[in-house]
Amino acid sequence: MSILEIRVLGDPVLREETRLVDDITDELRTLASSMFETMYLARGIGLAAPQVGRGERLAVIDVEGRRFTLINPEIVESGGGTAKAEEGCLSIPDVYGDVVRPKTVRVRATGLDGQQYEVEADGLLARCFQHEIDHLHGKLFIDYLSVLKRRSALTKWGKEKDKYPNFIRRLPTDPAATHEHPDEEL
Ligand code: K2U
Ligand code: ZN
Repeated sequence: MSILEIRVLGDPVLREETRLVDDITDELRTLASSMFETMYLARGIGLAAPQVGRGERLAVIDVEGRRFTLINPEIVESGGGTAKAEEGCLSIPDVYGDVVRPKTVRVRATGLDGQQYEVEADGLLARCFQHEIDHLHGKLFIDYLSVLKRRSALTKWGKEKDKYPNFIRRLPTDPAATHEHPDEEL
């Protein structure tokens, strides 16, 4: 397992369609666990393969302890009306906006065990499923903003993006950088 580099807005990988996963290899399992590790360090509740520069249709989610590895996920049903909530994205740091989405979704996906499963969700989990599955089809939350709101989001991003040369966001892994107190010199 390792901490992966996160790709940020401007990297074409975030706008590409992903490829269906045909077989679940040890490398894919390692990728999934590295995505979980990277997501936790980034304080996210979801992470999709394009966000770490990979083209597989794979995402990971952990919402309030409910963990999902989503291989070839699809939304098979959505409804319950719509809800508006503020969203952010690990690939567009420090940019936020209100997104209207269906309140409930039913998702069909395959797990790392190769078994297909279905899960129904509402609330934040439903929103996270939709946000991550959008990533697998090159869609980002800013695409849902009004023209004016998207313009202001992109203006804000214009001031942030220089922090990420080559569209790469490296997460601080050095203990000192995470403001933890490394063991004092003995
Ligand atoms: O895919 C990602 O970039 C991770 C997203 C997932 C997400 C965004 C909005 C709403 C639900 C999920 C987030 O950046 S993870 C950060 C976060 C943490 C707690 C609640 C909402 C968002
Ligand atoms: Zn995102």
